Amino acid sequence: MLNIAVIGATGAVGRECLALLDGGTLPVKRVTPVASARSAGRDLRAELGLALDAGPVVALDSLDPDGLDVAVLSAGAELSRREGRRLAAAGALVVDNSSAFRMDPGVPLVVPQVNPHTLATRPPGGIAANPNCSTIQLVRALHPLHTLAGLESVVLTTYQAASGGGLRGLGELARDSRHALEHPAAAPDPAGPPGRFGQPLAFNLVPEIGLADGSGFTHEERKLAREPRKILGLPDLRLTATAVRVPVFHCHSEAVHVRLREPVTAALVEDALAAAPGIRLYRGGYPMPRTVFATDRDRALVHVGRVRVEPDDPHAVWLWVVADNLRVGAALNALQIVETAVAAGWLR
Ligand code: A2P
Ligand code: 11C
Repeated sequence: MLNIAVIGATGAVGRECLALLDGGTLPVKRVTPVASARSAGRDLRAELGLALDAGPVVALDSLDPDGLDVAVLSAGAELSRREGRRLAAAGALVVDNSSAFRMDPGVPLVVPQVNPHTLATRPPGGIAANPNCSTIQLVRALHPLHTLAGLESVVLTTYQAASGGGLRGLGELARDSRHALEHPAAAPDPAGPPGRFGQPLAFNLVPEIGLADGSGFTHEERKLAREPRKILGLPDLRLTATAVRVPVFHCHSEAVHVRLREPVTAALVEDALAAAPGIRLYRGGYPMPRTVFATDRDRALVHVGRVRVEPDDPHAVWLWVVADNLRVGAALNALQIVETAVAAGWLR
């Protein structure tokens, strides 16, 4: 039975972790919700209506790592860099949701449906990294295509929900939407106080997620280009992205163009996707973020539709991929990493 600390428990991802641990399949003895000193003492069990054995929120400075089996970190990269190795050194399996350790060669970057073998032995550092949300749904859709016909290159555009900006991002979209409806003639004020998204998001599209470097690619686009290569074990895969924030509350969507080494038909690609675990394939119709959020009860699936093979090029395939970024893209993947590590005998 596991003693688990959820760090960042009051945040968008942390709350989903608690909800999934409540009545989930992991053998949980006790959950310690951890956040900043501002939240110490909050009763998330009551706030979220959970039945699991969890005490009040503990401030990170007061967390005693002794006896912790697992620490799931979802409080940003800076905090992970500061605390991740300390918690792992104290004996906990650290599953880190931030970008702090993902590209560290000594840290497995894991999507259990794709590369569970990277968890076969416990890495010396005791840390496993959870990929970026937009990466997870992408590689879960790409993996069956790679097995079918070999990936040659991938070009994608993402349509990312406000929940990727945490609870603050969700609140900002709600407030900005209300403001825009009440003042339809007012132009958004790009010089106003920069919020989570840097620009007003309601009724808008923001083609900049994270800071651009000298190449012009943003941090989100750089993560999307390099994380799938590590997860798929294809260091030379050509992969490039444009990441766009859209005024949608939940679920990221992606338009993905794939070139395969072998020729395929749409039926072959659809059959490969339909057979993959955790994918819901739409042979007619298509998934949409609001519908997926409302109808996928556990928000555990990667939804794929609009499979098209270019009429003039049987190596070229388009997909439309939608998934809940907080669950599939973060909390659920993190807990599936724990499950995989438990099954591999990592834990004491
Ligand atoms: P808190 O609510 O106490 O600020 P989100 O991604 O939704 O913005 O959530 C971020 C999470 O990270 C929250 O749970 C937040 O806690 C937590 N957090 C932020 N700063 C710290 C810190 N210095 N120590 C511990 N937790 C932190
Ligand atoms: C977003 N993908 O939608 C980001 C959120 O590297 O884990 C997650 C950032 C990360 O804004």
